[in-house]
Amino acid sequence: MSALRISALCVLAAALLAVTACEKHDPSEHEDHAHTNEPHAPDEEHGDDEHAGHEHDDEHDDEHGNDDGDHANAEEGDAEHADEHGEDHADEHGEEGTANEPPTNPRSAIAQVRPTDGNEAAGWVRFDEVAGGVRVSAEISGLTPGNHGFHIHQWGDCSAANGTSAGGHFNPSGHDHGGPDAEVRHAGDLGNIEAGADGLARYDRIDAALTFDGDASLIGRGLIVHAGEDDLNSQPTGAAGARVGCAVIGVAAPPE
Ligand SMILES: [Cu+2]
Ligand SMILES: [Zn+2]
Repeated sequence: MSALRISALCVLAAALLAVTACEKHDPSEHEDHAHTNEPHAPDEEHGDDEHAGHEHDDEHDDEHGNDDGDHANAEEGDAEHADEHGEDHADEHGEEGTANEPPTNPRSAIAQVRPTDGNEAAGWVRFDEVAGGVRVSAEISGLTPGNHGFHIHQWGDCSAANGTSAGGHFNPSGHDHGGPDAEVRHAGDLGNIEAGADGLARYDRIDAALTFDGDASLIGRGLIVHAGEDDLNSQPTGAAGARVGCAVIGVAAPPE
């Protein structure tokens, strides 16, 4: 074989390698993009969560158009999108799924109730924005049968053994204590939760005085279940007695 032929073969081989590398490069990039969009299709749970998040996040959608469309578009547009939004972008579509959704104004909250020292009250309380207010639903066990004062308190702090670290009733409007349906009441006045003979109490009503917006937002506040009944009248707390359960109200995923 002549030197010329060998070098010609080398050039050919190099060209083939370059083409192969090029061919490999392009589809793999497309694959990446397809993959980041995957949660919308095959994994229904993720898809639902993401869509629910976007539904609530009107601002984001208005500002940036359809996210899915952006990703289907050319690389340049995609890079622009990434530059603009930095980490948010990566988190939103990363492999971690929905663990780091972009921040949105919360519309749901959850409080996990734990017993205070010497008591057994335990369970959960959910808050979900609905038409007409905030739906409050709860299930608390370990109570004595009958009514128990049930309030949002000022601080999301259950560090004290007796729950007093949660402060007084959450009262952003400076009103007197009252029942949940009274015109004048603390925002935190949810009335009573009634336990049956088995010590289990359920609560489900729509509260028109609660909000997720601004200074009056219930997010981060405390939730207290009392030993006794709230008389819906006595100032400033309804004379509901000791605190048997305490919770911190945190941001929750939207309802399923
Ligand atoms: Cu209370
Ligand atoms: Zn009150």
